[in-house]
Amino acid sequence: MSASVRSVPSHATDEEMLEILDRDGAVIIEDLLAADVLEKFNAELDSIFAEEVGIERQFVSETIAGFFSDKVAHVAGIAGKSALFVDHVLCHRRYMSICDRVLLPACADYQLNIAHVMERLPGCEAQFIHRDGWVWKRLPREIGEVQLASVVALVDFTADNGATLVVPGSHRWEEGRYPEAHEAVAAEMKAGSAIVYIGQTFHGGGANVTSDVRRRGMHVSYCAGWLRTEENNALSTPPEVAKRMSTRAQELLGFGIHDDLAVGGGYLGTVELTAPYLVTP
Ligand SMILES: O=C(O)CCC(=O)C(=O)O
Ligand SMILES: [Fe+2]
Repeated sequence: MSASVRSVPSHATDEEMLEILDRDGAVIIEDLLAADVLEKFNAELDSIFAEEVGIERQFVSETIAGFFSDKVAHVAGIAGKSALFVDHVLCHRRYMSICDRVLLPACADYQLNIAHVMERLPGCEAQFIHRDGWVWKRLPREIGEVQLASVVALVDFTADNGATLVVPGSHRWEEGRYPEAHEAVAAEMKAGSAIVYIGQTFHGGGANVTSDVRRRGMHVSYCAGWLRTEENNALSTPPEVAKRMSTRAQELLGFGIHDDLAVGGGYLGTVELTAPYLVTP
């Protein structure tokens, strides 16, 4: 097992990334977001956090409240709130090319699963180490990869401020094996970089108990177009906002259809028997 998470520069080829992703289940892509985008996005997020301060969260259960802890500040449904996210992250060339390679074997098209900013506040303990793919626990693993996930560092991620912990190689572990604490490695990286991992890789938010930094990271995950998504993107994106987006952005947010007729399957997601695009594609 690797003792660290491997990083590649932003100009690495898809093949270089995919080789590491396949072997370790995770890879850090440096400088995924350009410095000017990062700065503008963080400024926009500062305003959104300020607007949403005091929101009483009604998590779906006590278990989920505990999973996130009360020491994490959230902005959920980023696609509906940030044009910068839609323009610079949602359809990012690198996400699209990795998703094409990792997810298209199992679907006709993929979609956004969730886009959610999390600040791990000072005093926050480490998150329960988990597989994001467990949200579809009933799906046989033999089906292949149905999820490509990531955490984008919006501030520098360090081992002591809550950098995502990843267990390299764990995507291949048999059902029932759970990581020991020493098997998890902190994905230390500069702001603008992202740790990209597949749905079966064990990981979790790290502890932020000795720093005074609000560890701001964004969970961005894609999944097969025929799955139910974690965030209900077509509802959390107001129609008047979605209308102004490109056709591709709308498809990724659930305003397209999943059309598997080419492999003898059917289609999913229609309104009045057609794709519910909010602009004429
Ligand atoms: O914030 C992080 O570093 C990871 C969060 C995570 O894994 C999750 O919410 O599923
Ligand atoms: Fe996770």
